[in-house]
Amino acid sequence: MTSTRRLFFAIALPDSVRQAVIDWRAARFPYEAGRPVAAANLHITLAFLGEVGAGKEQALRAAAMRLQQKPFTLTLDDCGHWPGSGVVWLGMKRAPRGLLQLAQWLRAQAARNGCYQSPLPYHPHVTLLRQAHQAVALPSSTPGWEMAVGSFGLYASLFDNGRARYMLLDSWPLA
Ligand code: 3AM
Repeated sequence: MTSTRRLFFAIALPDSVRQAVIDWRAARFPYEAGRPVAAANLHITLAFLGEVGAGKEQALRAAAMRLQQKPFTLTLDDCGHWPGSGVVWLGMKRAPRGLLQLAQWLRAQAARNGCYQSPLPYHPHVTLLRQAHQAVALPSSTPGWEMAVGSFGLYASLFDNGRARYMLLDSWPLA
């Protein structure tokens, strides 16, 4: 039997931004708005890979290693709600070109390796709340956290005691 893992490429939030975001979330969203994503799970997905076997994982790691992309900065200055998927998110009014190129490249590699990629446009975001299917009063603005992105990682999505946990498997610097 061949085993698979549920994988995705993502950018982690720096500790200082992570802490500021969870404090802001606690102050701005009432308990009933939705289920807060665990602080350790906050991330920006670059490419979702789905259930991947060892051979394909190796090919995707090799692709990640070949990537040539300069570091960039991004500003989390937008917030929104997708009631259909029940997600309240933090995002960017203008995503930097470096981020879009990085995601596009990884998504193209994923597709080449047979990982289904959604035809919907890529909308980079940090999921803040899940199961937010009712109307949510969104803050009119965010503090606009700026963060430098100097690496990206490959994560496995695990289920422990009914909770999602994301395990960093490997990371690669941007240079
Ligand atoms: O926190 P977000 O939503 O950005 O939504 C899932 C999460 O990202 C996304 O992959 C990340 C780790 O689970 N994800 C899960 N299933 C997915 C799918 N079928 C998916 N993204 C696209 N298609």
